[in-house]
Amino acid sequence: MALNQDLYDAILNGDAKKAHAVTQAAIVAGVQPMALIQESMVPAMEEVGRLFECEEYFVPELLLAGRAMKGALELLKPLLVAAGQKMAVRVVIGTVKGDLHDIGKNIVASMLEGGGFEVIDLGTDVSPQAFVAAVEQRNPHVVCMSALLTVTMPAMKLTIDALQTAGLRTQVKVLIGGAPVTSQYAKEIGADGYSENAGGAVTLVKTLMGA
Ligand code: B12
Repeated sequence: MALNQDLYDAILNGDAKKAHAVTQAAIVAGVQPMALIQESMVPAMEEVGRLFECEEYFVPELLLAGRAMKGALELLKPLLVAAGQKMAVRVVIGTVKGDLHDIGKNIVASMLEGGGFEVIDLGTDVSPQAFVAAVEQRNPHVVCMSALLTVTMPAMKLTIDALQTAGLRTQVKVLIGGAPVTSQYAKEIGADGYSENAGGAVTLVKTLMGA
């Protein structure tokens, strides 16, 4: 589909204006939001990552691509949400302390909303204490944590420990994800689940909640 290729190129080139316009055109043409995310946006960001790794792209290019991706995702969010049916399951999500990567976390949040869950997004650089406060105040069923840096992965364990110390660990299921995270790591730190992508996150929450 030509529009999908255009969206891929627009994100890769960090062209937010074009990414917005192409996404809008794709919506009008009836392209499924999930197809745009899975077939254009995520592969484009993967390619951005590859170019960064081989030093063809640098931080400014990452920022531009990230911005283009975010703008396009904002357009799709209401459609994902409209597609789902609200369920009485509340999810708190955030990127862990020290970590500012939020593109994948935002996709997971949007897809969970699209799956019919109520999502409370705490943003990025979320401390263990902030996760604990959100669980105390918002009473979620699930806590989702995202990390993209190997150095911030330990903050996931610190957050689980903080929930334990606060006596809240048994009240919530904890799911983790992000490029460097593995199911082995999830087991090691006592999380309830891991998925390598946003679609899997929705399935996991549904399974854990018996929905
Ligand atoms: C875009 C990007 C940035 C942007 C972020 C913009 C933003 N708003 O997010 C900016 C420029 C800010 C940035 C900064 C940095 N970055 Co950066 N960045 C990336 C890049 C290229 C893409 C990440 C991305 O968005 N991927 C696309 C999304 C869709 O994928 P995803 O995040 O993995 O999410 C999917 C799954 O993982 C999963 N998932 C994600 N979260 C969750 C949560 C749950 C609960 C579940 C179930 C699933 C799940 O579902 C998502 C959708 O399918 C990666 C390279 C890469 N290949 O990952 C480097 C990368 C992550 N960055 C890296 C680095 C080093 C940095 C910096 C330190 C660079 C610097 N020198 O300043 C800083 C750190 C800033 C900080 N404190 O966080 C390294 C990390 C190395 C490491 N192993 O630790 C990477 C791997 C690049 C590299 N190879 O060197 N970065």
